[in-house]
Amino acid sequence: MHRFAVFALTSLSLLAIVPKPCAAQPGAVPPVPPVSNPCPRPAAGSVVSNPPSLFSSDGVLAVRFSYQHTFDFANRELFCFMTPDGLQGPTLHVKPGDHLVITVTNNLGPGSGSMGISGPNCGASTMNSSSLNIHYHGTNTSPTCHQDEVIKTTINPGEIFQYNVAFPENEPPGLYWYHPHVHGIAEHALLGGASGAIVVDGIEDVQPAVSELRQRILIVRDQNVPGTPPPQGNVPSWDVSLNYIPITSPTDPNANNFVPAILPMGAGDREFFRVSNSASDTILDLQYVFDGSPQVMHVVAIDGVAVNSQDSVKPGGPISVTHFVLAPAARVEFIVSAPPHSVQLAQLVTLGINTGPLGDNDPQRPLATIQLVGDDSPSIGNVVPAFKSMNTKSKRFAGLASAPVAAHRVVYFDENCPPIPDPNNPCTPMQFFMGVVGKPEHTFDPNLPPDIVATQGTVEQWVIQNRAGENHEFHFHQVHFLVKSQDNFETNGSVQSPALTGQYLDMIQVPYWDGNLDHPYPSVTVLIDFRGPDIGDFVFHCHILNHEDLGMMNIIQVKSPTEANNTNSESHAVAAAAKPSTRTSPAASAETSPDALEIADRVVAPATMQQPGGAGHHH
Ligand SMILES: [Cu+2]
Repeated sequence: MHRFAVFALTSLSLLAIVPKPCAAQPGAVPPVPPVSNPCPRPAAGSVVSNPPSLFSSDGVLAVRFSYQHTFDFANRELFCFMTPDGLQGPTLHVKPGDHLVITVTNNLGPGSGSMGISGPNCGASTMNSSSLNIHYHGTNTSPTCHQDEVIKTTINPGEIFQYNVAFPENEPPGLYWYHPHVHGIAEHALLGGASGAIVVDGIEDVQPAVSELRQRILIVRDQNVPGTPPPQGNVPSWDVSLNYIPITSPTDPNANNFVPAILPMGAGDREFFRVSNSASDTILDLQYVFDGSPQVMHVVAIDGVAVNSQDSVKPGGPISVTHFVLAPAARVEFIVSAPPHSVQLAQLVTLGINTGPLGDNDPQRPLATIQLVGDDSPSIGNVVPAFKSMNTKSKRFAGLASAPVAAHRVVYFDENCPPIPDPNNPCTPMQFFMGVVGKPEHTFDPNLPPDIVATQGTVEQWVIQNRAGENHEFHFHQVHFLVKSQDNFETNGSVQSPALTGQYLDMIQVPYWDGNLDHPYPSVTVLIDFRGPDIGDFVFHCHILNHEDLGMMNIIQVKSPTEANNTNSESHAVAAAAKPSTRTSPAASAETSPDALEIADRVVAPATMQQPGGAGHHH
């Protein structure tokens, strides 16, 4: 369910008003001036081309961004990252081990609703409706200030900030993306289009099937439907766009005149589609269709990780599917063949989503119509290099499946609205919870101590339940997780998402619960990989950003083994002070075992400090 609140800042109203002094900005960095005509957007029905690309050299990709906004014909506020020479949301190509140095100036106008942020701050010590920061989604990078830190990093209008994000040597080659992540206004920024792709180059050397294929960077975003008509039938909750080309929707719920983008392909070509669901709220279920018949999509990577080669010992191989559920913020990379001349209509579509009784309306619609062309030579940079030799350096996930489990935890999505809508309960204000079994349920509050403390070097097994009447989308910052199982999806008629179990993801959807107290909650079980070098405060949340903005986020503090041992008694004290959720249902109590409560803050020394491959150090 969605509330049309422009700024959900009220959820931050408990922030401390007296912050520590603002951390000094980098001194000699000149601002990035605003560019004229920011955030240009193509017309509906335009031809899809790749976003502009920037490549690292000598281990560094230095980018200057002006963060700007404008308003379109429907008075929708558009946001964008513009380079000084006018590139909008360029694809940032880096190699494992590179540094991504982004100098960004927030060139928005003054915001409203200023409030203090408790220290230690990273950038400004107050935030408002124009604040900015950048999340490097899916990257296995550090949550420290000036890297992938999103809780305290605040760049206010007129301010300059410099990121220096160190990609680990064993970063899996694949597709990632960047977007603002200021709690309370993330949805608005993403609906405005403020995002771009990150490609860690080199996928051909772990997944040779893509060698020398033409690559398409395909970014799906969403935005308000002009006039915000009530969603029903083919009038969606959100319009989507493909590389900023709007896929306009019918105004009549019973009509089907969506306007897809045009995607030219050479007859007989095989192409490498690299799709990011960079939508704020919209769930996708991708299908490649010839005259109504689903075609095989050869999936080679999910969430930046090549499939079937995660141990980085031997080359991977594709997984064949005929549709792929792409949660908001997830990425899938797959190979498709151009249609033969005999096909009348070839399209990349998203199927309709059963989001649950409280969920959005995400109807089936086309994204792009394939147009066969005789001569469509790919421009320079749009072809994947040839396979050279198997890259065996990316052993980030080696041994994860069989690693000892240091802690078992149960976390859950919940809302203050009952799963079955009650016309007498308006659920005002709407609240969304990323709950932890054994802790009091609460909306996100950066000033609370983290609900979970974990130890760097370990692997944990989490069960992620959905106790609400709509689908939610689990995201973990800094690390990937291995999907062990998708459970109880059938209680509401949902099926498991194809090709996800056994893969290493940073996103997974948990479908809605039907509200029947005799039914177990739909859930997924994952192994979370803390064996990398990073410590600090990581967040995990629903990536339907409306839900995240309204509270569905939580913090896990990952401590070094030394620090974890020193504060062992302290974390037990926190656990003892916690009380179980008062909203636990009968079905829940069966799963909220005493064991789950007891181990909620158990700290176990890691079995090994050494990350497999030994290449996990930051520079
Ligand atoms: Cu959600």
